[in-house]
Amino acid sequence: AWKRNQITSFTDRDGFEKEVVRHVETTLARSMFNCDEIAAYSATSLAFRDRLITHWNRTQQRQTYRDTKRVYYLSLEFLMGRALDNAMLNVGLKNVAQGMRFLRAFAFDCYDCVIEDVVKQEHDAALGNGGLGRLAACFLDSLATLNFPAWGYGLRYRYGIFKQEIIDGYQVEVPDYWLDFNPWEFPRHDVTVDIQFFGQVNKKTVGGKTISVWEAGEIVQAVAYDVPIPGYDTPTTNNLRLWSSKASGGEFDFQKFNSGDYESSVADQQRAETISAVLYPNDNLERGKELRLKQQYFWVAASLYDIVRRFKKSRRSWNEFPDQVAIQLNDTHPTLAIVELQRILVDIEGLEWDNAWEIVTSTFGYTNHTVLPEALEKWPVGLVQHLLPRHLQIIYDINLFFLQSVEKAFPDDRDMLRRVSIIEESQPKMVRMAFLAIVGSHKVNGVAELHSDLIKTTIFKDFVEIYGPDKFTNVTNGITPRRWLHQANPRLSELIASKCGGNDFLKDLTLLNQLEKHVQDKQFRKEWAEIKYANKVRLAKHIKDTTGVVVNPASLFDVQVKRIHEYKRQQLNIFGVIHRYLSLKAMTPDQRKKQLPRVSIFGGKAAPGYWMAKQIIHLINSVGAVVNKDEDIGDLLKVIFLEDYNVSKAEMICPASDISEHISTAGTEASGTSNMKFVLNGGLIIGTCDGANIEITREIGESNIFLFGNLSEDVEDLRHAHTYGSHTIDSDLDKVFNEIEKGTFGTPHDFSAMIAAVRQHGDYYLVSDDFHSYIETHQLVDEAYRNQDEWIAKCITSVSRMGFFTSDRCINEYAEEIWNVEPLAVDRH
Ligand code: DL6
Repeated sequence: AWKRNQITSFTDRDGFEKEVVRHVETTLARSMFNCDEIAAYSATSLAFRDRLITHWNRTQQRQTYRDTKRVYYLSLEFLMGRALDNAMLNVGLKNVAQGMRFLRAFAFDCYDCVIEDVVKQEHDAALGNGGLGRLAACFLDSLATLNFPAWGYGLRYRYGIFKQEIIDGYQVEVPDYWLDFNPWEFPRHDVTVDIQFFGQVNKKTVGGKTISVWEAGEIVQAVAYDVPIPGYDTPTTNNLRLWSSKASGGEFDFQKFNSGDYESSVADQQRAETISAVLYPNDNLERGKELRLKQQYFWVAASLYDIVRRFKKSRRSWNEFPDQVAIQLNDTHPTLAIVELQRILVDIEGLEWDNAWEIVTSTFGYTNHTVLPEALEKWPVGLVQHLLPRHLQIIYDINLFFLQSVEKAFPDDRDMLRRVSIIEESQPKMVRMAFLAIVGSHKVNGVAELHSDLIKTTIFKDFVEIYGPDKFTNVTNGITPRRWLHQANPRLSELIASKCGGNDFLKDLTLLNQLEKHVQDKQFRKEWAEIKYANKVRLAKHIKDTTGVVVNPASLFDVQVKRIHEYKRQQLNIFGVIHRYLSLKAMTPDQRKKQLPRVSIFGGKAAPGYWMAKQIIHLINSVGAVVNKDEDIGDLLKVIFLEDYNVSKAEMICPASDISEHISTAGTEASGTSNMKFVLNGGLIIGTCDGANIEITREIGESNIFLFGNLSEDVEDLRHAHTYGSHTIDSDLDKVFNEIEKGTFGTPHDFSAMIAAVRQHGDYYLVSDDFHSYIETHQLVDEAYRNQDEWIAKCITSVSRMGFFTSDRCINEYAEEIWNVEPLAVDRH
């Protein structure tokens, strides 16, 4: 007879071994006597995956049975990284896998599994560009850990973010085919949705009522793939559902095939599969491509169909929909979901417009992640009409009713209507997706205090007047300490646990405050410093292996890893590095002996079409090529560009940093989250008063952070002065430019646009304005680092005050302020 607990999963080493052997010999069809690291990874993953499935099934059953409100997190990006290590740690059984014995080739070469090596066989799941996608991944971890009934919905790209190679100092993009062997996903061939595109809208009268019927021009099938998301120290295992596109109605056209027209027989299939083929590699930049809009609609339509289907099972009335369903829009990419739900309710379910709209707006929340104009999504009206004719009609109706209400409330302000209209009256006309998201949601939030204030006073100012301030709120970003401390830095995590009464701090990060009383404990500081050093040795080895450059782990490691973007100002950093190099060159050997050795480490991808960002990468590599072989300088300065920065590299880099750079022009970085990762790993930061740097300063104290540069309130005036007044370039920066122009770092012409951006084109990012204080602040960093005792004390103090920056806190804030959902109690047995 079937028993509920028949599928028992292992709890100890013996049980684990049995499972691994079973998977090696049956699932993988190999012999235990011939098992390489990849097979060891595969079998270990499958064993843990089975365990997750059991928990996943129970979680889903419990959520269905209790039928409480669920959260749906719609994100076009989920930058998950590797899954195995995370799964082992979250279920608390990593120790059972350590030391398992595999044989490489029929007993001649026996090796004990070092789990760290096995874990490295996994390909990163890189379905995202940067901060936005990684935030979504941290949120999934927290939602499961806190036992919230929640699903993520995204796209299953066949190619995630490209792999970056550096060839002759230039970025070269290589496709990232990550699906070769992916034990973490389950295809659900039974969960499919037909998605319509193109076609026309006809009016029909049904039962005396006129309704709009959208006759599709093309239908593509969405197939669900599920990825289990295990919470930490809880049986709750939530679901991330990713949609893959497929031709609807069969593999290919047999008639064409039989008549010998092989190419077009598969054309439909290929066109359909293109939709989920590739992630657009832009960060903070929108390019308005038709395929991108197709991706967005495909994904939101499939997700909403799924959500509505689940809701309907409980046979509740439509008015209860917002009591059962909260949908969060991760930026404007899923905004069409607002229109799609209105369409379902009005056209298919027959609700009155106002009733439907009330349900829609009570269901959605919208998170804004940027104020940069080039990142705010707008779609040409003509394109929307062509692809989604019924949706454009609905958007026009939403706009009409919205503008009528605005006109009523602000009868004397005709210009207000033009400013807030969802349709921008430009040539061509555009649909402003952020405005549509605001109008269709009950809450709008920014991701750090400064950012949330800025959206209220700049891009969404009129909407604050229209709706009042309460519709707008702030949820400062956070990170999961499970991945970003426990997994990335196990030794530090263990040391912290020894002072904080065990691992509870991983679930309640405010418990880190117990560290503060140990700051003066010499032995503790020594152990802390040893761990940092060991992490630096590991990174130094990686640098040697991948670039051939030998760096001294005793140097100060100065790190800037993130997407390459002018607003993030890697150019400021590399100009600063050149300034340091020139200063060292000008010194006598005796003076040089007194200098602190430093390694400047860069990493990050440039969007393939972002020429200036690619020039910045080229300059960094060109400077490295000169400096790293300069014998006068030796260890005093090394410049490294780490290829193909991604989540798993970040897990190695963050624990090894002494100082990291978060130096965006004030008011441009919405939050930043790597700033939090670096501080949590016992590194200090140099940064501008921007994004979450401000709140980090408030929490850890001004004496533990190196702030510099102009404030966001001064930025507009400075830009104005650059254009209309006189613009004098900082004299030290001028010397740096002159050196580049002399050809010290290769062909000057290669870098002329970068220099012209500052000298001639208005210095939009304020590089010159901030240069002096940047250089001075780096001198303060050097001085502070010389006193290692004090430095370590600053690091420990900072970590002890980082409790606020856990993504668990974010999720609790969203749950209370925006979603109105409760966690579901779990049965641990
Ligand atoms: O909120 C997550 C992350 C922030 O930490 C970064 O500061 C911000 O740049 C990033 N925003 C985007 C915007 N892209 N779009 N759309 O990636 O979000």
